[in-house]
Order: sequence, then structure tokens, then C-alpha cells
Amino acid sequence: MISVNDYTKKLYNKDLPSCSDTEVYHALLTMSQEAAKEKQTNQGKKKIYYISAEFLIGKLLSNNLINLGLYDQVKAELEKAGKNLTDIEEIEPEPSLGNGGLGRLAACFLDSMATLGLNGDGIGLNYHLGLFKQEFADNLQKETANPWIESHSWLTRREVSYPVSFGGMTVRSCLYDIAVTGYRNRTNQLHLFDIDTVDEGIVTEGINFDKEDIEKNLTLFLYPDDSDEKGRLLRIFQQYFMVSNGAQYILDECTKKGCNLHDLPDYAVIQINDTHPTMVIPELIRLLTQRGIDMDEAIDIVSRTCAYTNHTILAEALEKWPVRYLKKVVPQLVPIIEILDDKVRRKFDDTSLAIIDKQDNVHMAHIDIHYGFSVNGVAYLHTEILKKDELHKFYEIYPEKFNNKTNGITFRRWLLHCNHLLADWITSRIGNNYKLDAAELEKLGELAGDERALHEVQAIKHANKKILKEYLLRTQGIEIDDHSIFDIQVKRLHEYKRQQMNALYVIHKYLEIKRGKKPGRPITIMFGAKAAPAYVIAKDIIHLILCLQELVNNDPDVSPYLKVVMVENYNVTLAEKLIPACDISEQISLASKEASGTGNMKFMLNGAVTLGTMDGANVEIAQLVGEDNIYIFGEHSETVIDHYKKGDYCSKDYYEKNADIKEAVDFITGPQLLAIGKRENLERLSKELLNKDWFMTLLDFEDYVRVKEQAYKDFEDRDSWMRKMLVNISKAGFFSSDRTIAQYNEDIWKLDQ
Ligand code: 26Q
Repeated sequence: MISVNDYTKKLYNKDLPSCSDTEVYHALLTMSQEAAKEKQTNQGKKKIYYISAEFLIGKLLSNNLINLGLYDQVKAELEKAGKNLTDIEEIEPEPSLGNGGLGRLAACFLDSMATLGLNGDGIGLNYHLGLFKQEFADNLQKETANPWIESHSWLTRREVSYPVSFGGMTVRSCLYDIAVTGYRNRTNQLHLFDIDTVDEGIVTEGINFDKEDIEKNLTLFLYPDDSDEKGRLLRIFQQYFMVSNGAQYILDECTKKGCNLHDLPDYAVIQINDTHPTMVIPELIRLLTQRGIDMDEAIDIVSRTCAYTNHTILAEALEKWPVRYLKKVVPQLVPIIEILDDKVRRKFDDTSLAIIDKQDNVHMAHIDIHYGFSVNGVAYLHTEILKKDELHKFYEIYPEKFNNKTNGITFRRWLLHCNHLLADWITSRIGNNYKLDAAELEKLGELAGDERALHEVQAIKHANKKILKEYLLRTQGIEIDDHSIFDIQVKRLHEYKRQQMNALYVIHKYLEIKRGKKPGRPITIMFGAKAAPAYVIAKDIIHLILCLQELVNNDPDVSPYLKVVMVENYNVTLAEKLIPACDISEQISLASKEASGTGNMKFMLNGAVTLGTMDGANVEIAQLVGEDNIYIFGEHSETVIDHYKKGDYCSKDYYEKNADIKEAVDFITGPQLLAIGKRENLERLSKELLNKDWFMTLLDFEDYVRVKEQAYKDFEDRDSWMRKMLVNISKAGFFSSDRTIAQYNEDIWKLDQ
């Protein structure tokens, strides 16, 4: 049997006990990489290529050890040598290749594809600095560069390189692979394209850099600020670089397997993760015609190879690119896009279905829908809204293309890795099978009347709360009370996710406590969120939360009862610490706006109870756990959609009618917060809430307060709360990404296992 010591000897000529934690990390990294290589890759004829601008993979060490079946053995060997795996995990930098849900979903999907033994790879970009690192100064978000690639890393350089031509210049790519280890199964690959000329040295103060120096900046950052034209052009450079490399790689690989390109759909299926990789469609058509296939046949081949996933219904997030930009960056694609548009216009006389609109903007999603064979939403409600509203006209002409694939999460990372205590307890109760067949968690339901079992679950939750408490104190200097209720909202900052509503609640509670109405048990309300650097209101919301943190936590009348915590630089690693410790999971988006959510599933699996609206996958969670085991509030999606259609929502009406709302909103610009925060930011936010409130915070505020108070009250009935926790865990099996991926394969990809 291989041992860690063999590797420390090989790498450093030292025995394990005398190695530093960094050396041990490098030894484990090499050991895992070699073990992954040993696993047979699926050699099936057809492969699924999951192409995505983001893969938020998180740290890989422990996850790979678990998947490769090495975890227990390594842990024991380290302990014997006086080392601690948790300390070594902290040495690993977190790869920073995604923003949030969409990128994390791609990572969960890769894990499930490998675990199910599917022949499937990821294709993306190797951003050297990835997403920015968030720091707080003066109660504001500051962005700094986040270099994550070290000389010893999970990236393996491949001998693969392609030319990619842009208007006026050609660059050559290079390729790095990251092994994707399936749980006790295959190894697949994540292919990350890059160029050798990238130069981190062009970054000055914060995350500023020359946006026009493409050879130096192409794979520097994930989604550089696109608030100006140069940033938007760079985004197109990145997208085309990704898809052109991906398309060349796919055609090469299929050709090597004997594909004659006319039969490409028998060898490849390409899942397009939102519209960011949409240019793969015209690029493949271009490459096929270059290789001698006529245009009509090329279009037909590509249309039978590509499938599209939609992740958003927010109009402002649907990508549209001016033809002018495309002519600058990818002139070779413009004639092809024009042909695609022309075909659509000949076939349908409704111009709203066209690819190029009157203002000369290219609608990327329209390319995917017309020239892909499948269109899927990511939760039941989301797909229904796409069919009924947002994409209704497309649904009418292509009903057979539309399908739902409710999102899922990998239980290897979101249970086995992040919550060892709970995973071991589940194993002790129902055995190991649930690790590969998540539906088996249902068996835990039988323990709902077993008092001992319930107390064990509750003890695990408390132990995780203590672990989080210690972690936050050590890493962020934050002190929390592990006997308080942990009420947590962590996700990207966006107005539709309504962190501002939770902040208004904090104000409301603060004022109540000030007036002497003290909660029986202390409450800790935690937030974690990054705001896009150019998203002004989102940054104002962060400012408000940070100011509240300062005010509340330093007020001796209030802080024994209420604490506000905004963790810095929320990322996958922090999620893994926060989620197992959570009591109440905040999923409070405006109904109809959150396509699915996946954090909601992670919290549920770890025994938190959801406080949420009937939005995204919350709807399916509610159906599974039943109304006694979830806290639902707020207007439903039909009502909200109706308000938008009629344009009849007026936030001022709610402000004027409800004294609690008025008091909380006024507080934002009242003397106490102005003494701490910046007038400009606070006033802008307050105005936004009063004059616009596009995501209807005030509409749901009253109901939110009512239901949240009920949840806090119910928390005190410990036995009944423990039962709610257990029911949530036992019903979480549906949200395994293994189930999601099996459905993608059955309905869309159709690969042999
Ligand atoms: C678009 C144009 C210009 C610049 C940036 C973008 C852009 C970037 C990222 C648009 C969207 C994204 C990311 C979207 C995302 O993460 N969506 C989430 O996807 C999850 C997985 O399906 C869902 O669970 C979430 O509900 C959804 O918000």
C-alpha cells in the first residue's frame, strides 16, 4: 500500500514527521495525482463536453482523498506522525474560477459525471487571478487580486496548443488539465485553456489593469469589470478564446477516435452552460465548413450536437452583444451569425425570435435555442416560467426542446467532506449505501420518533457550531456564541436575493431590543457575499450590513441578544465551514427571480431549516419536507410577475402604511448609522428602496418578520426542531447532483455508462 511517507521521501528525502505542513501538502498532492492517473478513464465512443466560463471547484485535497478512497488511511498516517489533516488543508489555496451558483454547479456536475462513470470532461479557462479577493476597509468592500496558482498545483500542463485568431491578431493557446476524481470510480478531466504571455505584473492598485493589452490580460481575471466598452470587448475575447479552443479540441479528439465529422453527434455532445460559451455554435460551424462540409450540413450537425442550459430569468443578465463588437473581435463569426439570423427570419416572421435585433444586437440565447437540440431550466418553477413567460414564443415553436433538470449538489463535498460528524453518524445508522445512492437517506425518516437519534443529530449540530465559532475567531477575529441561533445568508450579493431585507430585519430587531423586548435566546445573523465591483447598490448593501455589524455588536444593550456577522471573502472554503453549523437557512429571493439556488440544498442536507420564499428549488424543497419543516413567506411568483406586467408595485405605499417598515427604512439614514457609515452610500440605498425597490423588498417585509419570528420561537421546542432537522436531511437525497446528471444523461446526452 502506498504511504504518504513514500512521497515525502521521494520529494524531499525526508520522513513525514520532519516535514513542514507545506511539504506534506505537496506530498499529498503528488500522491493524489498519481492515484487519479491509475483510475481508468471511460473510453466510450461518445463524450459529453461541459463547456463553462466558470468552474468553482473549491479546494481539492480532501475531496480527492475521499473520492480516491485514501482519506482514512492518510488521516491515520498523518496523526501517527503528529500531523493534522485540517492544518494541511489550510495550506491549499482555493482555486478561484467562478462567481457563484453557476460555477459551483459545473463543479458538482463534473464530480457526478466521474462518479457515475460517464465519459465527460469540462472545458473552461485558466484565470490566473480568478475572481477578486474581498477585503473590508471603512465598512466598504475593496477588491484585491487573488493569485491562486502555485508552482506545485493541481494543474498538469498538456502538449496541446491551438491558434486562435481575433480581428487583427492570432494567439496560440496552451492547456492545463485538472483531474476530476469520481467517488470510487473514474477520473475525468477539466481542460483549462490559457496563453503563456499572461502577465500578472500589469495589475496595479486593487484589480486595475490595461484592458486593451489582450496578450497579457486574456486569462488574467474572471469577468473583468464590464461596466465600460473595453471590459465588454475583453469579455468577448475571453469567450471566443474559450470556445475556439474547445471546438478545436473536440474536433481533434473525435477525429482521432474515427469520427468523420458528418457523424459528430455520435461522438460528442456539448452542454453550453448559460450563454457565455454560445459562440461555440458559430465557431464549430466555421471549423466544419473549413474542413469541407457545406454550410447547411454544418449547421445541421452542430444543431444536433449542442444543448443549452439557462440559469437566469433576469432580463439584464441575458447576454446581447452589439454586432459592432463582434466585428472587432471575431469578424470571422459575423457572416455565420448573419446566416443563422437569416434562416430564422425566413422561417418565422416574428422578429422577436430573430438573432440580430433592430438595434444590431446579437441575442446569444436565441442562437442556443434555434441551433441547439435541448433547452433546459434548472428547477421546476424556473422551467415553467421560461415556458410560460420569458421564452414562451420559443416554447411554442420548439416544445420538444424544452425540459427541466432540477439542480443538485455533490454529497461528497457537501456532506462527506464538509460534515464528517454528520456523515459518520448517518453511516452508523443506515450504512454506507447512501454515499452512492442518495435516495437511501430517506431511511433516516424512520428515526423521527427515536429520541436518542434526534439528540445525536442535535449534538452534532452543536459540535459544528463550536467548530465554526473557533474557526471564525482564529481566521477573522469574530466572536460568536455557540448557544445562539445561527441564522445564515450566504450567496452572491444581488438585489433580487434581498440581503437588504435581512438587513432591515436586523434594524427592526435592534430597535425592539433597545425598547426592552429581548429575545429569549441570542440570535446571530450571519452574512457572506461578494458584490460585482461595478454594482453600486450591491456595494451599498454591503456597507449597510457592515455598519450594522459595528453598531449592533458594540452596543452593550443589544449585543448579548443580537449579533451581526459579515464574513470577509466568502468562498467555497468558508461555505464548507458555515453550512454544517447553520440552524436557519435564508433563501429569501423575490419569487420568480432565483432560477434554482443550490445553497438552499446544501443547508438542507446539513440539517438547517429553510426560511424562504416560493422561489427556485425552494418550491421543491417545500414539497418534499412538508409545511411543518420549512418556513415559507412572501408573495408567490404569479403575483410578482403580475405586478411587473401591470407596473403597479409602489414601495412608498408599504413604507407609508406600515410603521415598522418606515422606522427601519428611516434608520438607514438616521443619526446612528450616519455616525458610522458614509452618507452618500446610505442615502443612495435608502432612495433606491423608497423610489424604486425593483425587487420588492418592502412588499414581503411584514410577512418575512412574522415568519422569521415564528421560526425563532419554534427553535425553542427543541424536540420538534430536531425532528425538522432530521426530516430535512432525510429528504435531501433528491438534490444529489448524481440524480441530476443521471437525468441529463437519460434525456439529453444519452451516453453509455
Ligand atoms: C452576463 C453578462 C455580462 C457579464 C456577466 C454575466 C453573467 C455572469 C455570471 C451572468 C450570469 C452569471 C451567473 C449566473 C448564476 O450563477 N446563476 C445561478 O445559477 C445557479 C445554478 O443553476 C442557480 O442555482 C441560481 O439560481 C442562478 O442565479
